[in-house]
Amino acid sequence: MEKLKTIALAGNPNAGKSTLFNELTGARQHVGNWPGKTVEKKEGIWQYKGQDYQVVDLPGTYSLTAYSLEEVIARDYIVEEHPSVVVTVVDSANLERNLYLVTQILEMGAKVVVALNMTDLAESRGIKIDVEKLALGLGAQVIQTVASKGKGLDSLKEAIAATIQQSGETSNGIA
Ligand SMILES: Nc1nc2c(ncn2[C@@H]2O[C@H](COP(=O)(O)OP(=O)(O)OP(=O)(O)O)[C@@H](O)[C@H]2O)c(=O)[nH]1
Ligand SMILES: [Mg+2]
Repeated sequence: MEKLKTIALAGNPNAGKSTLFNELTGARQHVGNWPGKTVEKKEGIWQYKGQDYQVVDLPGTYSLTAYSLEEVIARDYIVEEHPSVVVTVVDSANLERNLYLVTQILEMGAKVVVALNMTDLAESRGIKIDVEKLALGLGAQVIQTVASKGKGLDSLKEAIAATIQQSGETSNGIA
């Protein structure tokens, strides 16, 4: 059987990764530990347009400089498992701090879709984000979401599936 395409959720602590993970996988999830570590690992299956994808909820980290156990786990996963796409979940109310991790993941060569989450909080604080400019600057799709209310998730799902499809075409061309 063909191995399922994998989606990793990465982001700062409290950005909304697990909320998004639950939205995508629903009841089709499994909680264990990362091999040999006491850090929780959540995996699940996302079904979209007749396709099954494996989703992994990475530990929340501010960077991937590999000092803490969480950073090592997240970094090793991206480097060694080559997920088809890394969805970086960003707290829009703390954009600058959150973008540090996004740029690190982009520098690792991963395919990235940015979920600009907590847009409700950002709005209530009067923070305005130029999404198109951000997407151009990062070279990645940026989708505004409110994960806790299911807002923006249809667009996010479409962006994730499209990015996986594109990367599949690219790797087929080379391999
Ligand atoms: N206002 C608001 N709250 C949100 C949003 N998304 C998630 N939350 C809430 O934010 C809190 C943290 O969400 P989690 O999904 O647990 O965050 P996480 O990234 O998994 O956190 P760690 O696993 O600790 O790194 C929860 O109380 C969520 O209900 C959002 O878009 N807006
Ligand atoms: Mg979580």
